Amino acid sequence: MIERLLPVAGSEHAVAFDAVLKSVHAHIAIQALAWGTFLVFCLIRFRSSRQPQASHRGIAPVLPMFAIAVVIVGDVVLLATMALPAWLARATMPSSVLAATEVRIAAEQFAWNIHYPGPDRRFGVTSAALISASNPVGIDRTSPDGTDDVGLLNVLMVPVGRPVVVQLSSRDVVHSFTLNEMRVRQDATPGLLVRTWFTPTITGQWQIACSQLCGLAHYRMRGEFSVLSQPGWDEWLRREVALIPPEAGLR
Ligand SMILES: [Cu+2]
Repeated sequence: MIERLLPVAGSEHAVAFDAVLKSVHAHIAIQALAWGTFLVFCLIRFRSSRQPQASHRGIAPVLPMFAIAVVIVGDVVLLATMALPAWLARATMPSSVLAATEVRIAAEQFAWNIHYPGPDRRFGVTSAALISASNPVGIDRTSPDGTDDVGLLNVLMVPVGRPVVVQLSSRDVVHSFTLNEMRVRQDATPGLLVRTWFTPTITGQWQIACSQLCGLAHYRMRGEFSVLSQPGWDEWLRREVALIPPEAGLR
């Protein structure tokens, strides 16, 4: 049932994360039910007409001890068998960055500036002085690796089936880069370059969202996010490179 409440699980780690989420909620629901039942029992058992004088006697101490033991054992089991393995798998970056698709994303009020390294898979030099409407990430086209780089505003395209490594930064305040379907959420903090990653398992069209209240127009800090087939993504990148304006980013 919970699957219908969640966005589609579109990345490799999404299944493990959803399993943790469901187990934690089941654990909490069982505890809430047990403690709720205990409370109702106490209200009836120790009602004033039956017991006018308050007393702590009458409840076997084994019952609350058992309830506390269930909480502790349940938490330890959840941590050891689900949460820690899921976190460890996420905390380890893909062993081969060469096999991954890398993008740099600079968040700003209220947009995502996305820098693709282009077919040579190497990022060219960028400069704040070169930022313009046609060059949102300020790519220096005279730098050796910068001739085929693609800079786009609010458009994130990635291929399916390979790890995507995102190098995330912010130009102003704290934002939070969110891809709900990939179960990805990472703060973008000014002065820090943080990496996050995911491996998409399905193709589709969704949105980038900002999950940190970052200013008056936070609500419209959205971007287009698509997972394409590998041939579809290769073709998209080829077309984007062909569209690079000849004058943009030349010093
Ligand atoms: Cu934001």
